[in-house]
Amino acid sequence: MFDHAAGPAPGQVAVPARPYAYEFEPATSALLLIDMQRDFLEPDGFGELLGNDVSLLARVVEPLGAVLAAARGEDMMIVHTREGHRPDLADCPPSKLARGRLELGIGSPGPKGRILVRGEYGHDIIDELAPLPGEVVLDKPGKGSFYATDLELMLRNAGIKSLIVTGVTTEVCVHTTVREANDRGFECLVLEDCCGSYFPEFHRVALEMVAAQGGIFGWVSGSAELLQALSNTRPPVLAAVTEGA
Ligand code: TIU
Repeated sequence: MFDHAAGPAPGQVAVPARPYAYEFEPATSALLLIDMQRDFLEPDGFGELLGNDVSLLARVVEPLGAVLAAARGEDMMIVHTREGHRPDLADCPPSKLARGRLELGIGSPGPKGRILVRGEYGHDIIDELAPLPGEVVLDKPGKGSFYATDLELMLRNAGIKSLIVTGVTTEVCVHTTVREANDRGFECLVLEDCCGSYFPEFHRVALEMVAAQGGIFGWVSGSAELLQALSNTRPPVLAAVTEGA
C-alpha cells in the first residue's frame, strides 16, 4: 500500500497532480491508451460522421506519443484498447446499434471500412501510436475497458496496482474505465493533455470529477509532469545519456 502522507518510498515516482502528488512504481504500473482508433480520430471516421470536430482529439497524439515512448523506456506494461464488435455484431447490444437513429452506424460500410468492426481499417489504432509486439491490444465491446474483457485478469497476473490512463474520449471511454478501475482497487492517474473529447467542456468537467472530493476516482496531471518525474528518478549517468547531455 502507498502511504500518501509520508512521501514517495524508494523506487516510487511522485508526480505533481490534483488533488495531491500521485506516487507509483513503474514496475507495478500499466499505461492504458484507450481507443486511439482511426474511427474516432481521423477525418472520415465514425467520430466525424457523427458530426464531431476530430481536430479536438488530434492534439492528444503528440504528448501521448512521448508518454508511450517513456513507458516503453521504463518497461512498463502497455495496454491499447479498441472499442468495436465482431463482424456479425453478435456482441453488440441491440440498444447500442439502435442508439442515435443513425444512417451510418456501427457495422455500416463507411469510408474506412465497416464502422467499429474488428479487422476493419477504421477500427484499428492510428499509425502514430501503433502497438509494438508484446504490448496488449484489448478489444472491448463497451465503453469501459473492464466490461466483458480479460483486462482485470491480465493486470492482476502482472502484479499491476496503478494505471496511467490516456485516450479518447475523456468523458466516455476514459471516464468509464477509470470508474471501473477505481472500484477494482487500481490507483488511476489521468493525463489531461493525453485525453481528448469532442466537447471541451465535458473534458474539463470530467477531469474535475476524477480529482474532486480528495480524488474520488483518482488523480489528474499532465504529460510534462509525468515525464519530468520519471526523469528525476533515473540515476544521473543514465539521465545524461538518454537526454544527450
Ligand atoms: N471511445 C469512446 O469514448 N467511444 C465513444 O463512442 N466516444 C464518444 O465520445 N462518442
